[in-house]
Amino acid sequence: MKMPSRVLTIAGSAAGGSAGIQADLKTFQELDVYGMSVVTALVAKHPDTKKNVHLQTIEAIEAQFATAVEQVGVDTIKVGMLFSKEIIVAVAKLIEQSSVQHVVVDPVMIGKMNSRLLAEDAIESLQEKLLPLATIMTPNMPEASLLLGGRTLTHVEDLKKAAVDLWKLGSKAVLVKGGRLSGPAVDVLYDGSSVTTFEVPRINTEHTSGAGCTYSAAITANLSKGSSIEKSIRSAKEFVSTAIEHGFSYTNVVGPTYHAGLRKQGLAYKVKVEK
Ligand code: PXL
Repeated sequence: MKMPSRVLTIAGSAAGGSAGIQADLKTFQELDVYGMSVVTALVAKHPDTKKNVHLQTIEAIEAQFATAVEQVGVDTIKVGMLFSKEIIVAVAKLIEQSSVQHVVVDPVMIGKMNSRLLAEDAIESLQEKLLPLATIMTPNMPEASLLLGGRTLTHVEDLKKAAVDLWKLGSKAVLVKGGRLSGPAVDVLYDGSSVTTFEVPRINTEHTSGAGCTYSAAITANLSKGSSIEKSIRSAKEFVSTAIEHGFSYTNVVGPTYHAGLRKQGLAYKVKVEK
């Protein structure tokens, strides 16, 4: 048996199971890569909790990273919620010293239930330390807007311009996700030479918790398996769209995307990652 590609997510734990580390590991498993994790923070969203974000120490983050690198080895890294300046600087240093083939940065800032996932004073470190290390960054519209100093983004044309301008921050490619546009779900890729759009029909559901994490985790898995950036996105978009189609809610809050959607449809092995 060929050993699966090794993928490490550096992100927050989302207690509800739809986003963050949990979304990443479920997605990695569905896409047949070996998933590992460095937990940067524990996120709880219960209304009774006084504090929702519990940061891990730099020492704990470094120790988890060393475990993954030394005991397994890491081919590809996905970065999600880092929250603080100190964590961003430490994680950037760890990545710089490692020799991974791809780094996918999801510049997570604010959760769907409006929880703050990046400190207000941390955006500059994200821009300066982390984005230059990325093969691809995957902001949604509010994140792209904040990274561009609060620019208003309304139409696909705005997303195209945003992708070109965000590219100047040093990531090799930029995917701006147009989930909040009206009409079809359109994302825009700029890779330093051309703009490509990816479009699927919009699915009418509010149960999309974790969709962003799942999408970039699927891109990470595909890149790790050797696919090109464009093909990784195309295949990941199919994966996340099917996960959204199978979204549901156990209670009365916004429910999760279901990471096993594609497998439930018997399609998992039809998503061939082409080189
Ligand atoms: O969906 C963004 C996100 C990322 N990471 C963690 C989260 C969330 C959203 O809630 O909790 C840990």
